[in-house]
Order: sequence, then C-alpha cells, then structure tokens
Amino acid sequence: TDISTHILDQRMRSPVYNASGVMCRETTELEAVRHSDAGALVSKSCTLEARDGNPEPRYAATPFGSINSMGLPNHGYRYYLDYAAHYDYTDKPLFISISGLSLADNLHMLDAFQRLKRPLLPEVNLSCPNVPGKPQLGYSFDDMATALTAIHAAMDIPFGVKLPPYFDISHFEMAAEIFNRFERLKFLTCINSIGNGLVVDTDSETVLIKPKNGLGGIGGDYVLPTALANVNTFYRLCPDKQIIGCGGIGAGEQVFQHILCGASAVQVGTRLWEEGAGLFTRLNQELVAIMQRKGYQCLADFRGKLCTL
Ligand code: RRO
Repeated sequence: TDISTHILDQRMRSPVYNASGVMCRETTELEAVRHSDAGALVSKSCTLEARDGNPEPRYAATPFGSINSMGLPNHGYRYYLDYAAHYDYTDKPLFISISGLSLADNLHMLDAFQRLKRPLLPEVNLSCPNVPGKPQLGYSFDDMATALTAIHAAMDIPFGVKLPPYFDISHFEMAAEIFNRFERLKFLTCINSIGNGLVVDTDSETVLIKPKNGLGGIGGDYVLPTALANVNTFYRLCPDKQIIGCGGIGAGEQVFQHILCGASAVQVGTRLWEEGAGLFTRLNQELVAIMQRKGYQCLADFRGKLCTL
C-alpha cells in the first residue's frame, strides 16, 4: 500500500505532518518531526522580530479538542531562515509559515526566504486569531486581495496560504475568486483554528486560558466538520490549487476523510500536541489499514472522490 503524495513536485512518504504551531518553534522540535514518520514539516509562524507571545495559561486541552491563544510566540524569522538554509531537502519537504504583523513584514520575510534559493514551501498565515488588535486577514476580502496581489508580484517561487475557516457559501465563493487570480499561489491549507471560541469550567466558573477574557482558537474534534467543508469546497472551487487539510485529525479515519474530500496532504495540531511524534507512525498505519480494507492501493484511488447524494 502506497501512501506517498506530492505537494507541487515534492514527494512526501506520508501525507501526514505537523500543523504550524505544534512541535515546530524550536529547532529541536523541528528535528523531532523530521526524524519521525511525518511526511513533511512546517515551522512555527514567524514574525520579523522574536515574540514571547501572550501571558500563560494560553493553551488548554479538553475532552473534544483544544483552545489556544498563544499570541504568535516565535524566535523571529532569522532563526527559521537559518534552519531553512542548512536543511537537507532530500529528506522531506520543509514548509515555512510566515505571519508578519504587516504586509511590509510579510514581503520582507518572504524575500529573505526566497533568496535562499532552496526548495522550501512558504505557507503565508492569513488566519492567526490571537494577536490582540490584528484581525484575521482571511476575513477581510479587500485587504486579503491587496496583500496577495503584492505578495504574488514579489514571489518568484510557488507559495501557499493558511486560511481561516469559512462558514457561508458566499464567503467561500469570494475567497476562491481571489485565490484563483494568482498562479503562483499553489496550495491552500484549510483550516486554522476556529477563532475566538470560549471554553468554560463549570466547577470553578472560570475561563481556561488567560488572554482575551478566555477567548481562543478552537482545534480538535470540534472542528472536523468545518475543516472537511472547507477542504472539499475549495477543492471544488479552486481546481488548479492543491489543498492541504488541517483540523480534527486524531486517527487514520480522519486522514482518510480529508483526502476523500480532496486534500493532497494533511496536518495535525491538537492531537500531535497531546500525543507526541509517535502519532505519525500510528496515523500512517491506520490509514494503510483503511485502504487495505477498501482495496485502495494509493491515495489517488480515492482523493477528491467524495460521493454526494
Ligand atoms: O500563535 C498563535 O496564537 C496561533 C496562531 Br499564529 C495561529 O495561526 N493559529 C492559532 O490557533 N494560534
């Protein structure tokens, strides 16, 4: 059974890797993903300068997922630039997540990464929900179009975007129309956490995390149907883009469902945080078991072949 896939021309031995933000802030963590059975790795979203992020507690797990308001803690883009400069690209694909606090910051960082002339894959984060005072760009269609126009003009190499979840058909259509203007925008990662949820502890009558009165991005089981809807809808509306699925993956079954909805690869956040890098071995095995039961030999046998009624 062959579970290999490609993003652009880059082969992945498995479709599964980490979601940006989990196990990727430190080079030791990036190396742990590299040495695992993940098919690729993506770095923590970076900014021009290093950030400590929001006050703690800023992450909490629940029986059905997680809530976080990390606030973009990272070492600053030069740290990840150095990692990318020394990375062995024959091993597995390296995605670099970029989350500048302004368009100028994003252009500066993207220019630095593309000047390395290495086959890294930039994933521009248009959907961080957790920096007070900074709205999610993916929800401001005019601003997103302006940003992508400038980024596209500046980029010689293919790149992707990390999107927030959309919930209304009109918003899917408006977003897809924008993405389809840009040829070198080659992949869409769907979805970031569902922003600004609130988890309440009944006993103590308190919120679980400190920033933003307890509001934070929701991940895990809660978000699977929203993630699958975003993967499948953009798969239909953006036939020239590749879709990377993210959201609600805890077992091989959800990997299978994301791929059935059109994903070429999938990322795992919450479950990876809880379980560690051994997760990738398990998910690969569980995906293979499902494919064998169904008689599928490779991912192309079922990718995007979701049936409707
Ligand atoms: O660091 C964060 O708080 C964070 C980011 Br940048 C993001 O894109 N998504 C998220 O759930 N948390």
